[in-house]
Amino acid sequence: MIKSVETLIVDVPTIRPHKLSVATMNAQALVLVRILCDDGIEGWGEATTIGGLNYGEESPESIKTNIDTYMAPLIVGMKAEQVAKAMNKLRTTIQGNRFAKCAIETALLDAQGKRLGVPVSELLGGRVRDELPVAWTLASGDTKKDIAEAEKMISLRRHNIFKLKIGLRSVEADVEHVLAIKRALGSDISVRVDVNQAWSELNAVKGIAALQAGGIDLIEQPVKASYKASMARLTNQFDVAIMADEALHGPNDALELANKFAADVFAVKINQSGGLFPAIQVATIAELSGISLYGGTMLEGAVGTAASAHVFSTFSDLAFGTELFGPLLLTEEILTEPLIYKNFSLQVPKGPGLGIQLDVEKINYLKRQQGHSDQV
Ligand code: MUC
Ligand code: MG
Repeated sequence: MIKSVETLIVDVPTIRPHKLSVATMNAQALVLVRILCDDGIEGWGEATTIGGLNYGEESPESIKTNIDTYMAPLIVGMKAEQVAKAMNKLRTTIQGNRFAKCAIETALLDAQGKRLGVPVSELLGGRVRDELPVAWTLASGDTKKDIAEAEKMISLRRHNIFKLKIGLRSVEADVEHVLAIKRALGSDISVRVDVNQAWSELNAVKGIAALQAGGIDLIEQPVKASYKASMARLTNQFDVAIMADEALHGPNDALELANKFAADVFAVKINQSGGLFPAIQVATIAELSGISLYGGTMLEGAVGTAASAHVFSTFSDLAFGTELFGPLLLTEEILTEPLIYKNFSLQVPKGPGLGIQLDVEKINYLKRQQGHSDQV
């Protein structure tokens, strides 16, 4: 039986300012969910947003409040091993709030995996890979610093795929910045861009043409999420892969984008999809439509990153790899044993449940006190 659902917000500074077109992050707020069951098993889940409400329509505070006030009372007392039944109750009773639902589904699956002695990946149908290629995002806002950061990552054998955040400056300035980095890193290194919806279609045509000519591999969410026709025209017009991210809020969006031929690649995110199973549905729609897959992140900490890794490990084709670097952007470790990054990859944890152990003392120390609501 589900005995309690507890939520806490943990604020962790980033290792450097992380500059996107929609926000500059100096810290990340991890919303952690701990579900205690009457058999003594506990499960952990996580939700994160980017820049409070700058990126999406849920904030860390809304996630916490909505779980505490509306979601927890619905599932406390239900059978903890009936994960699908508990999630069905939440999904049919509560509108929206995909991130909050994802955090709860993660915690229930973590507990169920521990109960059965199997990794979450096996509860999702089974893994086909034990490691996932991991891109790093260069987002210091400075070309020289970004090149130095990339070179360091390559020499550490941590990352050989780089995503650049653009869209704040003029198209010309952004193209110059990206191509300078591409030239410095050379043809063996994959360089991609994420515009986070900042361009008009006209700017996108101009920018993508120049980036494609300069050898950039992937263009993520160049225009507004709602501009599906525009995404379709760009996908049709250019050879370089166009990826949907903010346009993809779960299986219904996936179906619409696939039907409109509005992306070559889907950035699958567990929080944005509304949970681990909905993320798998997004991937299934992609596979059935000939759309390639990329494992995305909401810059989750270790819990959400491990959960995402279990999901992505089940994808038979992961043509564009993943960007599961969230914990590496943070200054504090919240696990007793950190996730393992080596050989340009993240190892998918093998233990029961999420396969991670939280450092509860550290989490209690970092936990946001009630009443404090600093913006990230
Ligand atoms: C996004 O838009 O993809 C993922 C990596 C990163 O640096 O920001 C996120 C969000
Ligand atoms: Mg993105």
